[in-house]
Amino acid sequence: MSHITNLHARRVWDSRGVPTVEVDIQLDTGRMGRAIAPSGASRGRREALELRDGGDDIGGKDVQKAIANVNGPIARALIGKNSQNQTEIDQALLALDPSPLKDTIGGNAITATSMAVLHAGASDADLPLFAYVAELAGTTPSLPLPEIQIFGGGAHAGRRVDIQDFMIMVPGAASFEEALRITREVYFAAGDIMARRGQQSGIADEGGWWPAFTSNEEALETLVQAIELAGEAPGKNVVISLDIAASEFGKSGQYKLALDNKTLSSEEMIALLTNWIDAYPIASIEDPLAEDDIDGMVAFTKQFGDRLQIIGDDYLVTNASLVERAITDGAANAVLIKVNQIGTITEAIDTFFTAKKAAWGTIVSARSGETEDVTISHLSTGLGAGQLKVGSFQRSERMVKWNECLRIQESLGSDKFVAGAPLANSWWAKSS
Ligand code: 2PG
Ligand code: MG
Repeated sequence: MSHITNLHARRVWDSRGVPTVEVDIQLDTGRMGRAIAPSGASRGRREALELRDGGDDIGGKDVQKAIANVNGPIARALIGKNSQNQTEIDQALLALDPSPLKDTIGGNAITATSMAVLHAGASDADLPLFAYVAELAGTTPSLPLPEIQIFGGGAHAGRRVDIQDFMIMVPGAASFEEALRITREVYFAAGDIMARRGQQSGIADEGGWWPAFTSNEEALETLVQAIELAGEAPGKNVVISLDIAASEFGKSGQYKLALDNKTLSSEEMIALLTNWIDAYPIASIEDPLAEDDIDGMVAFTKQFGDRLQIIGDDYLVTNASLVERAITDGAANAVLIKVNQIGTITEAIDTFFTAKKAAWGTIVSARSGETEDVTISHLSTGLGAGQLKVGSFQRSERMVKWNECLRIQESLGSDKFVAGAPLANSWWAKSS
């Protein structure tokens, strides 16, 4: 058992060239832990605040206040504590900032610190991070099913299409490694199709192809063509997963689809999604309705809950109480887990267990602004969460997470892979 002797925060830069907070934690044994806070673009209104300085410098996005909070009050509260006591340390962080949105100390300061403590604890325990997470949470590690973006959209691609993430999953893969390999083929097949049509104009924030489509549905059509061109059977071993991120274009029951030039009611939005679900092999949909449209989420879950994975992200913001309420309401059947939406590792693990107890799906997820930090690869595997969403198959801040899982696969064994288990309740499992 070792004690924290020093904390040091510094400004580093994320994948969008925006400042973020990195924290180093020193232990009296000479070991250390380091982590970096990620940053979202399509944020839920109830998620922890990224404390930024405002003003004119760096577009108001500098993080000197958050850094000062780590080096000052957080360091004073944590020095001397046992690095392996994650819960007690996270409690101390929450005591410093009991505000619901963590806007006093800053969600970014708290997240980078809490994750750095996790790394320091693992180093002190002499365990790989995923094994330490499993020990901390009392879970059985397994490699997740990757959810990988082929086209980016919404807030990650200048709103070129309204839908944010067009992704695939390979539940029929025999191993994590094979799921990556098949996804790669589909990703480049999609790029080839777009190049042939003169539609390839770069990549979006998370590495997916820039969506040069004339309608939202054209992206779905192209995705199916790409799966076929890659030599795979759509709906068999490869399925489609969408993050509609509907809060970005929907408010007060009005959904404004700019590309399709339509404004839809909640019922009409569900009808549109119903058409897509009937026409394409979609097995998972995230945030189909806006975060303020709970009735819409309930209606959608009633209609599709027994054949689709329905994920709450902006709607639930990794918050255990919101998940609890959504379970009671029947307003989703899975939750995205993003540590920086809630603040600490302990709270994120609490939310994970709240969802698991109700037999909900759990998907550990990156943010659109990412870095070389690989904590989520270990969190997802260590918890046996079942799924990992990181963005696409390009750009190093994405590949570093997939590559880390390949290293984990070597020590864990390629048979410790969930394959299609997370989709056990969907039409995919029933039809295969
Ligand atoms: C999401 C994430 C990742 P952001 O909505 O799920 O795709 O986006 O980090 O911008 O919230
Ligand atoms: Mg989302």
